[in-house]
Amino acid sequence: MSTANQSKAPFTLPALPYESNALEPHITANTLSFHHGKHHNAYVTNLNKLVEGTDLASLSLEDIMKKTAGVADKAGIFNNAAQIWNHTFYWHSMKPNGGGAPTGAIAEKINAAFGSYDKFKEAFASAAATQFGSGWAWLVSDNGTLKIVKTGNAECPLTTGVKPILTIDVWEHAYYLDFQNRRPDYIATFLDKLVNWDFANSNL
Ligand code: MN3
Repeated sequence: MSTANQSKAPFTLPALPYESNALEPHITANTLSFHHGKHHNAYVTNLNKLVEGTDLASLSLEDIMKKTAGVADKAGIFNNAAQIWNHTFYWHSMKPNGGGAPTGAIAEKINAAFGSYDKFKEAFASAAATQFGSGWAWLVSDNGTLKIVKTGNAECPLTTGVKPILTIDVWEHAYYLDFQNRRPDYIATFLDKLVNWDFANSNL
């Protein structure tokens, strides 16, 4: 995964792994101009300000996340750091002409963990649809076994010791311009038209 300069502050906004109109008509350039250009960028700007002059300024993005997760007086730092990481991971979880059933090692692991691709789809869509308010749904590997988890706000499974494989952003800013309040339609489109199984395979 392209992580741009995420080895220590000042961090930079990673470029999208495709043109901003490459996911149309499903996710428009208009959505990506706000979601990547404004939201993702703001997390980068905020984090750089928050860590400047502190002992966190020399740490990598992942180390900042691990060090501040669950620490009450570092919540602002954690939220911005994790949102940088989560969004970069989300851009790579999609590709033009993606979606549909997986191939390769991930296909076998999905069948082993969920019984079938259709069962996986149902469970992933349900997790994404039922995350109350803002957050994320994830496919993760827990010691080699695939699981689906959902997280609220900026929370990232990386800090709980499991390995993220794929994610979908279910904050309203991810889908509202294209799907308004129809989160289930956005989730179905993500699975049928956008999900990047090459990226998932590379994360196993
Ligand atoms: Mn987002």
